[in-house]
Amino acid sequence: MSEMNLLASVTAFLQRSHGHYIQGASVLGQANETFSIVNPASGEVITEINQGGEHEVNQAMQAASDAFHGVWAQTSPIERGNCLNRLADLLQKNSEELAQLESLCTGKPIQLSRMLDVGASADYLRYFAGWSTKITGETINVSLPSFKGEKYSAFTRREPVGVVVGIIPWNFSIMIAIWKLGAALACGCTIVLKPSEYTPLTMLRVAELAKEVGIPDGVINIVNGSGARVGSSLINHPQCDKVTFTGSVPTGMSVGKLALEQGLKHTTLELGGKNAAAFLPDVPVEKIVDGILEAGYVYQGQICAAAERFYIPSVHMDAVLALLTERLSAMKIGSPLDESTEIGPLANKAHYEKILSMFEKARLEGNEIVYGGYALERPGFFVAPTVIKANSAEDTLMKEETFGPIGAFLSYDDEEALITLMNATPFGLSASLWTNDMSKAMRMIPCIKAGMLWVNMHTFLDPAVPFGGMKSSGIGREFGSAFIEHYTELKSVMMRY
Ligand code: TXE
Repeated sequence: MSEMNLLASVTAFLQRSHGHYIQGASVLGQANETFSIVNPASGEVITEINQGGEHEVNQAMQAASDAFHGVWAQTSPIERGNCLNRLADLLQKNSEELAQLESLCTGKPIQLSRMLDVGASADYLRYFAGWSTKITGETINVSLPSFKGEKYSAFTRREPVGVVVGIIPWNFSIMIAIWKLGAALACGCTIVLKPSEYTPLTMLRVAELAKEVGIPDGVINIVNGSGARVGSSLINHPQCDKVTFTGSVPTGMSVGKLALEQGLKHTTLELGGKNAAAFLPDVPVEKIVDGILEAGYVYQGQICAAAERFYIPSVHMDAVLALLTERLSAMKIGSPLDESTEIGPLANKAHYEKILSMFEKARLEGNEIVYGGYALERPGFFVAPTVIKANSAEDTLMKEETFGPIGAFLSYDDEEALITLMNATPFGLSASLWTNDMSKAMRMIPCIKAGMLWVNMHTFLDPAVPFGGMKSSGIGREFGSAFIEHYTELKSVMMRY
């Protein structure tokens, strides 16, 4: 197959001037400064976008605050849900346009853009829509003494937290933004999004669709620009009530610290990690290899929940690495806009350079590069999917997040020591355990320190299942019913009568 033609609507969108989305309108902003959006499959600039600054931050925060206290507060829960459902319909109607834009900016194979950034985003919106009418408090019996026949009653209310600032990474520029937007709007909050400077286009288009479906002006706003400039100004802003961030651990830590310093603002952090996948000896080699491909190599490994550390019984190690090499070398590497592509480029130049430096570290530390470990001779930011046999749990590739198509493999014999190996990290976003022995799996589940644990699967998320990290991988949970706690304040009311 070959690269598809871009839809006329995608070409037209790229030719427009881009900036921000504030109070229901696309605006260019005041700055004369622009930054370039690069197609990672070619290395070429596809468009320019205006850098945001104080002016746009103030305008967006004011718009979100006005809408929060005004039009959105007067919108009934069922209508809030209807808005999210209508937006889901329109995402699906514009699926191909959004998927092409996403693939152009992120390098994500088009099939994944269709399935996740559009299909799954619509599912998440419908899930949040259902919650909008089901956010309730409770009534409580009070035990205070009654001297003159007076009585007491108490109840709790879940009140929307206010204006939410959502800071978004580059890997799922629509889906992760929708997680935050859907949660905020269902709870009655309004939102200002700060997309990644690498992938700022797609949500500008989604915001226009939100206007079409009748989401009131000011409820969704977007300010584009750098993290240091726009991201921190939004967090610092007095009208910001909550910060929700997805991205790297170091940036997440500084975002969390700033939010606390700026008045104990509510903060949810979904950060990276060094996720483990452990296979018990009863799993046949072919199934182990299927599991490794699912856990570590989808979307070039650029998924925060993907596995990067693989623990293989030593009896299977050689056969696993041989079959994995065979399977990876047969995968089609190519343009994200070719439907047959299985492996696309890395998402941006900085990330590509980071991955090349990881190959170097592995070499310097004497790791065996079983397959890959090099950049591809073609334009864009392509590297070969890579298999590395580590020497010990102390090797850099077993400890530091790569966020790329690099699996680091360590063999083991002692099943008792496996849990210790899996937990030997400051991170705890996700992990997977692969075995047909469910009794063993049930005993191991409570011992593995990860916010998301899969058995015989990896990386799949579902709107009804809470997602987030333990240890240094985050604070709070996205979706499931857990999100309600993070987007509402719990108010207790006690009455004497
Ligand atoms: O992430 P950052 P980057 C990892 C991956 C990658 C590395 C760097 O390993 O190589 O992070 O990627 C905004 N105040 N992940 O630089 O810095 C920034 O503009 C406020 C893992 O893209 O975490 C962007 O919108 N905001 C990850 C967002 O934070 C700031 C997904 C994420 O940027 C800021 C992506 C600041 N001081 C990369 N500095 C995952 N776990 O899902 C930056 N930002």
